Amino acid sequence: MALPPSEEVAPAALQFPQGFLWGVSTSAHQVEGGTRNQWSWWEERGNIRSGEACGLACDWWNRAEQDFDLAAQLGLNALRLSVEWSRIEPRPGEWDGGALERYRGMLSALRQRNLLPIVCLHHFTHPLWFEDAGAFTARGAPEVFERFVRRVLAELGDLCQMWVTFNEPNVYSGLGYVMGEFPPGRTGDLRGAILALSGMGAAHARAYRAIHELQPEAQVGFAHNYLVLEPARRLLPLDGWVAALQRKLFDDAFLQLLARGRLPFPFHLADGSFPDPVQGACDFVGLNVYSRMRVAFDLRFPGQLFGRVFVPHDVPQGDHGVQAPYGEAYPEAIVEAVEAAVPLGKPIYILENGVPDAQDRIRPWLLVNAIRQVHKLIAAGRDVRGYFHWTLTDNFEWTHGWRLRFGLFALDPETQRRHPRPSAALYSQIARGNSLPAEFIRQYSSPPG
Ligand code: IFM
Repeated sequence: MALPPSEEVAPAALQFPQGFLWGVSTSAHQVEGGTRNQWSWWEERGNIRSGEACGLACDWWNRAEQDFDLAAQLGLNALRLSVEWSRIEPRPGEWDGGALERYRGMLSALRQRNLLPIVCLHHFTHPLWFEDAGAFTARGAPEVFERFVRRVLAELGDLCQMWVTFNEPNVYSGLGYVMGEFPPGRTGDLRGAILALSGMGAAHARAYRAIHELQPEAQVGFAHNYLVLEPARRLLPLDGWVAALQRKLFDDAFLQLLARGRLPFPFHLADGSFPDPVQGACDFVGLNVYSRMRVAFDLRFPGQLFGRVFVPHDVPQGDHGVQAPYGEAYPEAIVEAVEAAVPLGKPIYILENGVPDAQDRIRPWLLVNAIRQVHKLIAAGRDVRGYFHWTLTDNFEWTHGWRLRFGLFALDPETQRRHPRPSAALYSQIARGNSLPAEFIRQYSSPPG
């Protein structure tokens, strides 16, 4: 796609279309505290690299409204959260009215503050009984998920019209079945990863139809993680080949499932079956975009399709994770991600973008330049309708525990005190003005050294 040339001398403020959504994204397990799901089980068995536990998290179960106040004070107009399946259906077919009531309270509180709620139905976590039955690799999982979704719609449907079925099926299946970093902790099980991915695709399609049956005006999508994977050595065909194969599985497979109704060759050979058509089953595409990584051909990594994935030392990066870098902070990734989603022909929302950065060293640069890319895409005719920063308040970052801090607000999990980082005011000014001020473009034209 030809994008308009970038302004070289005196950039003007970049105005966004009326009704553009400026939000933040969160997820239940990372913020609520006290959740009992397959992840808490995983944590209790010492699988968190930082050695920490989620604990109270941001204590949203008791005080989400205080954070909603912060989001409203920033001038945002949307907030994405998720509901925790294990709270709502603690045993198969048994529903917890108190949990549903609490979610009603949260959604009402968002609406009172003029924050459009977007509810995600599965953000990496589910009840242990579902995990024990094989989770999304099991036959019958889509029906079980649909039962849960129907209940949520029946109880919360009057308070929310925008639904995200799944958060990052590619990350869930890749980290859970290939990399061993998420439960169930398998390594190199490519077939398991593909089964989980296709099971989530089938569950998504069932949920899409069920939601529309119950709420015809609903907008239903999914949140897809898009990672820029580039060959480490451009002149080495093997690097190009493994990078392309990894892209096909990680970046393209789920999008293609939605666009064409099946996973791309050769991955479809290992997938489950799709009794319900998946093709076209979404009203919007959500994209979670963070990083760029390099891929080098390496025979020692058969489970990763013979590609060693790494981050060069000389690229802009946020904080280093436990035993591994998080990734290159790469605002241009948004352009590649959006272009990959365009063939679906649906509106696009950037549902996550951010960087782990406790000192707010690089976040202002990332925020400004990511939003600048979004504006370029809109100017070039791409139907991008919202930007959601990950995240409002530091929260529990999965296997990195409390080590990686993504919040616009710093959180001390012991005292539960919040403290705004400079990026909070920056994002607030952008959201309030529905525009990216020229001085921000000038000030953050290059990454901090
Ligand atoms: O914290 C995660 C989130 O749960 C899913 N997307 C990426 C975020 C940052 O790593």
